[in-house]
Amino acid sequence: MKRILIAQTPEHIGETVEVEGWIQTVRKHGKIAFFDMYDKTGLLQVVVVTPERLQECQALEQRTAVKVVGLVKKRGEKYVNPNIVTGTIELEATEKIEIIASSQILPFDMGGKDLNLELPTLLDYRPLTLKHEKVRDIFVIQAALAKEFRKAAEELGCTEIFVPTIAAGATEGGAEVFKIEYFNHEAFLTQSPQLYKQVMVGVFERVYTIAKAYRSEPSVTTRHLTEATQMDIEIGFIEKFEDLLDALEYVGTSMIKRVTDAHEHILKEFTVEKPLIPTKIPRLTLREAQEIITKRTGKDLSNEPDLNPEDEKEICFWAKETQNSDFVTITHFPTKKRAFYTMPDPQNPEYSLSYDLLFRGIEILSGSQRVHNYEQLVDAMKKKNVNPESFAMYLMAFKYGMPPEGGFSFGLERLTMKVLELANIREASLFPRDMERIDERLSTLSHADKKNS
Ligand code: AMO
Repeated sequence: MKRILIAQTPEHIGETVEVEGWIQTVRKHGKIAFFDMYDKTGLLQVVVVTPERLQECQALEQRTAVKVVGLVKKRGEKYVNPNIVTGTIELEATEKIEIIASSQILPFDMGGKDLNLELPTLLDYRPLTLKHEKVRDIFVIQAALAKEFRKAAEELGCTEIFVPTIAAGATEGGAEVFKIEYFNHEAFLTQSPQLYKQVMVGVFERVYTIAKAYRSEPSVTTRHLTEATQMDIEIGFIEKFEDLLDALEYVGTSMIKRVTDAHEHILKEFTVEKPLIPTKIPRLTLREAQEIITKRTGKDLSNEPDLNPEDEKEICFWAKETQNSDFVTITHFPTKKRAFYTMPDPQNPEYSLSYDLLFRGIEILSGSQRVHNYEQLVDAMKKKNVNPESFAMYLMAFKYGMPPEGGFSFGLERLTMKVLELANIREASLFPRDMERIDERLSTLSHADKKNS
């Protein structure tokens, strides 16, 4: 007999079918037993009444992988469960309950609606905890965000590219770079796909990529990982700075709208609202945003070169309260605080043609118009103490007709975190890396492992 998926079972009332999946919960009551099993398409209630099948039921534990052959039966009116795809039927295990792969006794109960575990335990048991429906749903949202990002990037006419993560220089500058030993040379893990996406504008005009980015973040926060996933776009032949703002707001809002519209049930499960997306996203320069925050809080921010996490929250409260928006775009950060490739504003070069997109209190995107003139770029590097020789291949692209261009990057884990209002970014990464963990807690690795790592 051929396996059918659980979501297809309601189409087979009165027929004998074969399903495969995992046990969620088992309820044994002597002469009758029930179990809930699930596959990638949903949950199914199985009822067991015959002595042979009840015998087979004895060995079932939570997360045992099973094959069941049985009769699909319509449920009585008052037993209908509208919350699951198979809520109108149940499967009577008439023919077979076969264990495909046994499961050890779980270290904690996984049958409840929520997994009430502390974050370190949730991460220590990741291959297991990821199986919990609510945890799995975080990554349903993440996959949907990546898919919708790709779709929006394609709509903008971008070509997908795949770029290296081993580089000869640090892309974003600063100290947050992992050095690696590379055949007796010093190399770095890329802090972003930045340099390669810019080079590729000279080839395809418009490009996008989903790439890993490595930051040796020396602090433990709820919003930083040492290995993050960036979703980047870079666009050439722009006419003006605002073209970039239009593009990032289009991609950001359409991606989030499509994902939240398609997965309302997951939002409900996490008790989060659908995002507020006005037709025009509010845009403020950094200084305008700071003035608004000062008016609201009394804090003097006139010498601050950036928004700190509290300021980001405050300006998002403002956007929500006064503009009915969960988004706000902040532009014109000080040139000296942004990476060397950022274009200074020709009107006032102290500030740059840069931007961040904030969503529900946190920066989810950053980017800028770029310096596309070769001489100006070499000059900008030198001013930031970046050695142009380490970037020879990058710079080559600017010698051969690089048009005015710019781009941006979304942090996929930050986006996922804020769409579901998770408390910590680690919950939005399958296998999060931070200062304290590479799968296992670094503090628990043996001395030999430490030396080898
Ligand atoms: P930036 O460094 O601001 O810009 O990164 C872009 C976006 O990536 C996410 N992000 C992170 N997420 C988790 N942990 C981290 N340590 C982390 N660092 C960054 C954030 C952030 O908004 N090359 C530029 C982008 C560009 O100019 O196109 C860059 O990397 O959501």
